[in-house]
Amino acid sequence: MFAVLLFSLVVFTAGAAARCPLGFVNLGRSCYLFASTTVDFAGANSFCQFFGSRLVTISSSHEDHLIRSYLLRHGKGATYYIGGTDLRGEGIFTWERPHGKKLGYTGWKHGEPNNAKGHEHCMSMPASFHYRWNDVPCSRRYRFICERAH
Ligand code: MAN
Ligand code: CA
Repeated sequence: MFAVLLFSLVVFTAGAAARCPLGFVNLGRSCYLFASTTVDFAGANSFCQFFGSRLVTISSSHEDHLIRSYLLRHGKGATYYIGGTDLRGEGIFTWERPHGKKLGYTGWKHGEPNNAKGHEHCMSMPASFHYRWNDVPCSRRYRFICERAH
């Protein structure tokens, strides 16, 4: 009897841990929303907060791989904003969450960030770069990725 209870508890707990709010998908330890509406960076930031989340922070090659694999299958050939900018200091990219944290792991495409034409201060993952990171103008309308805990 005790074994059955313990088994149920483990299964229930594992099931609960994998559940994400409607619209979010579970990859690794977080829930992600791959939004298909296109907005500028500030809009993406607001949308994620409205959905009880934040623009995604990618802190390891493992997390980057999970997200890129998902996008390669379901990304629809689009570009997605992720949660970093260098708006507080040219060339010094920081995450929105925790706010102002410098990048540790980075997944830039070779040659990026290049601040093309001097106007690229927001981070994105473009299908044309196989979803490796690129800095782009924050005024462009792109899809975006939000992240939240379970
Ligand atoms: C090219 C590269 C990128 C740049 C985009 C802007 O792909 O120069 O670095 O961000 O153009 O559209
Ligand atoms: Ca660029």
